Amino acid sequence: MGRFFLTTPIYYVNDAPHLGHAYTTVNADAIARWHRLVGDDVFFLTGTDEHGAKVAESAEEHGMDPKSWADQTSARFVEAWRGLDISFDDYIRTTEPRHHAAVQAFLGRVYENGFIEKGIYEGLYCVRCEDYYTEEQLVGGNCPMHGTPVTHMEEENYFFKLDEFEDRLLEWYEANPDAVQPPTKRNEALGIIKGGLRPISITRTSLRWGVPVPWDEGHVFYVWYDALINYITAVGYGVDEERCAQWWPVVHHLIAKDILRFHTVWWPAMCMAAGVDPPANIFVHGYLLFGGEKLSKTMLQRLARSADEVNITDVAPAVLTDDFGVDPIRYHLLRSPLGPDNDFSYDGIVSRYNADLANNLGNLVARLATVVGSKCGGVGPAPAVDSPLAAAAAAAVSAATDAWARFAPHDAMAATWGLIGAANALLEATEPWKSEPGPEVDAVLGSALEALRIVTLLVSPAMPETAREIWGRVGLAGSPDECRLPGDAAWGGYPGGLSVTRGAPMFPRRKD
Ligand code: ME8
Repeated sequence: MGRFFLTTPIYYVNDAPHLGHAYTTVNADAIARWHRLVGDDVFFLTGTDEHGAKVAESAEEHGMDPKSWADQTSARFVEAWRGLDISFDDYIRTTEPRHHAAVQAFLGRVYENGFIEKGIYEGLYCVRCEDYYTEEQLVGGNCPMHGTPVTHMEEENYFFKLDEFEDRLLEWYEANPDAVQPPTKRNEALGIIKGGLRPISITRTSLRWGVPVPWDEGHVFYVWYDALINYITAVGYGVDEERCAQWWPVVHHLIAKDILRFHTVWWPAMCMAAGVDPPANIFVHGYLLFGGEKLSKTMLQRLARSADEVNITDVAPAVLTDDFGVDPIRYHLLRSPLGPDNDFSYDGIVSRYNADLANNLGNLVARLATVVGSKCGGVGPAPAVDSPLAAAAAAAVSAATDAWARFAPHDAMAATWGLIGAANALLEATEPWKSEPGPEVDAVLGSALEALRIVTLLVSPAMPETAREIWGRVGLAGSPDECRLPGDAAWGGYPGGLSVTRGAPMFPRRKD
């Protein structure tokens, strides 16, 4: 199979990880796990963005130097990702020497190629966005994203001649219609380019917390110019050209729409300016938002660290995983379409948990173990070759494969739940618990066990721990992670003769 390089944004360490970060990271993790399952050589990268005014100010507010603050907060992200079972292959921190070296090499090339010039920057800056605005873009005199005051800045800076890349960017978009997805986001990026690009100030003298500019002491690079380069630092840019060529430019950047412009306009242009191919794919998803629902005080206390006004950014992932378990929260984050904005609510988690996990998957696992216990002495029979579930399983595998390739985990889950539904329906239609033990009961139970084995494989990128648990309960050796699809998902893989155990209920129904 091929190589698959996937990245998340590198998150700012001005504050703790929250549910919005978890949304992107869990989706990326499941996609990476799927690619491992189909045998791809996967490189899954995440990390933290540690320079810039926002982080420096945060450190100061906490009475710490920026590096100690970054160390402490970056460690909280690692802890959050370990807690969510995130299987990253590399964790990049922009304060690492390898990243400083790559930034200096990359932007050194852009400088040598004549795309950087000196000038005076005068403008309005929002520290929370780490971005500039024009008077017209402000809303009521404030930042249009945060509604907070902007700062007037004037300093001698180096500028990247982004304006020289309008035509090349448009040609690149034309030649690579799938580079930015979904199409609405591609159109948004094209609109920005067609609206006209201006040179961008890419260095600072007013700030010390950044990567030093190699050709002019006293300047550090602007945080976005340093951050975007992380993706290519991690594959050895400027250090290991062979490795870099193996992984670049066939990379998939998963981001939310807040940072579309940086990834779909600036970053491809920066690559062009450095003589590097732009990234092959940028997939832009929407926001996870609290819906219009009124949150009760108890829900609020459960969800938020501060109870004043609740945003997704107030919710620590661990608050939810402590309450529901890791896999149910992973499942919930994967179950809404990756693309549009999605409403998020406590009630929404409870009802999906009860419907999909307790009543469907959990019920299938429990009732199969019970009936195999009572009718087959706890020994799982082999599946029937001609079971109606065989076609349902093949359809689920094919639909899930297609969905993962489209970055549509929710469709992959829907396909998988289709198979769970078919297996439960077969049990309800044949009622093996009412029949005498014998070949007919064996055929039904063996086929349902085989469907469950395939469900377990399909569910493993989303709920790895649950998948390992079910695998063991139906008596299979090893773990689903060791299997390779599509071969191992072909009908007939459950050998029969294995001991099926009935453990504790996997997803006890929630009453809240
Ligand atoms: O922008 N819904 O870092 P950041 C969905 N350091 N996703 C959300 C979200 C929400 N409500 N809130 C955050 C930065 N995210 C830069 C990135 S990359 C070279 C530098 C996710 O900590 C989403 O992926 O502000 C979004 O793009 C990212 O967190 C922003 O994280």
